[in-house]
Amino acid sequence: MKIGIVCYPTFGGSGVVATELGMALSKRGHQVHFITYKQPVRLEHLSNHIHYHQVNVPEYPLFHYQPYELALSSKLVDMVKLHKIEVLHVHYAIPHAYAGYMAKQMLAEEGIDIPMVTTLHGTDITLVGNHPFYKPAVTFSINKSDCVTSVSQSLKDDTLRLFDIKNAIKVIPNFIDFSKLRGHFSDCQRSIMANEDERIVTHISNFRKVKRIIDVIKIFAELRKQCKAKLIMVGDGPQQLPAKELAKELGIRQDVLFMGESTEINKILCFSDLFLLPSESESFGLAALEAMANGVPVISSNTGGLPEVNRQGFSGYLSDVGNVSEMAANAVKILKDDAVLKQFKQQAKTTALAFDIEKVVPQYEAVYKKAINQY
Ligand code: GMT
Repeated sequence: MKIGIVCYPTFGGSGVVATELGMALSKRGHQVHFITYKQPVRLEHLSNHIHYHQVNVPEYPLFHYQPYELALSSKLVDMVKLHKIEVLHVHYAIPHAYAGYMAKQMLAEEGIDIPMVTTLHGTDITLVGNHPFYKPAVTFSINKSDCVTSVSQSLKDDTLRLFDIKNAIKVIPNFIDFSKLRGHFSDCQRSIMANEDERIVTHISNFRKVKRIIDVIKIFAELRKQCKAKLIMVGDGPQQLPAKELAKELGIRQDVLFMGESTEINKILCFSDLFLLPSESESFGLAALEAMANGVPVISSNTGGLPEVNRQGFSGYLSDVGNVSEMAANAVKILKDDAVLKQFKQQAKTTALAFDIEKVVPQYEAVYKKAINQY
């Protein structure tokens, strides 16, 4: 099939999912076209099966806001015509489903009918899309999609609760490409990060308020009272500075390493012992799944889709949002004993195997085929 993928090319989970999916589809013989404003960060290579088309938005001083949706929909029209793309898969409803629908309409004027699959990822529904300023347009573009998928049952439930949706929503969970992990590192080189008697605790996110970065620091400060450890903070965003300040205030700044954004997530997870994700809301929690796939147990909140990923007492522990003391106590339970840690690491990996890409990509292929055949 010839598939056009629209996503955010940045470090966010939806862009990572879209990129990994596109790369996997290309390996299965499909022709994949990424249409976005920057080459996606996880896009490793371009080939005759995998293409990247940049959306350019010319700056014009008259506009206070440059019209990205307009440029995207025009680019979609051009690329569909040029490369005979058969299906559009847009990740994140805003503004991608909206721009995709406009492209469909323009193409229909020229006698070209193309289906659009929209994948909902989380904040496009629970935070941003739900805002009254966006809601009518988000509802409209979801209802105009030929197929709608969501990354968890929880997100599907949220969508149906918050929006007036007439379409069926199919749950297709996020996934891990284990072929990229197996035997990847012969030595995790943990000694560059911590002393031998220290545990390594990791957090990875975009450091937005929804991730509760302050709780990450508080949990670490608590657990460190009972267990020697270093905290590695990966990512960047508005909560980085407050987190640094709190670490200083709590007297643990020397044990917290802020690494900024990284493309070496698997390398970092390879030497990690525990992952913290105490988010306010999380429709899936891809970062938690990536940790588990690397054999890292997870201490998370029990919000949104996290209970569909992290298994209580098996791959880690889940607590109510903001219950820092319980999260710290559970972290110590996992970290304090070598044998317990080893068992949780194994169990985290076992849990992640249910999300093997090999089980998930055929589900998207089936969705594309059905959508194409309906046209
Ligand atoms: O977590 C973010 O703020 C980024 C956001 C995104 O769109 O990239 O992540 C959402 O999509 C991910 C991939 O499906 C999910 O794993 C995250 O749980 C979801 N984030 C939230 O719901 C807050």
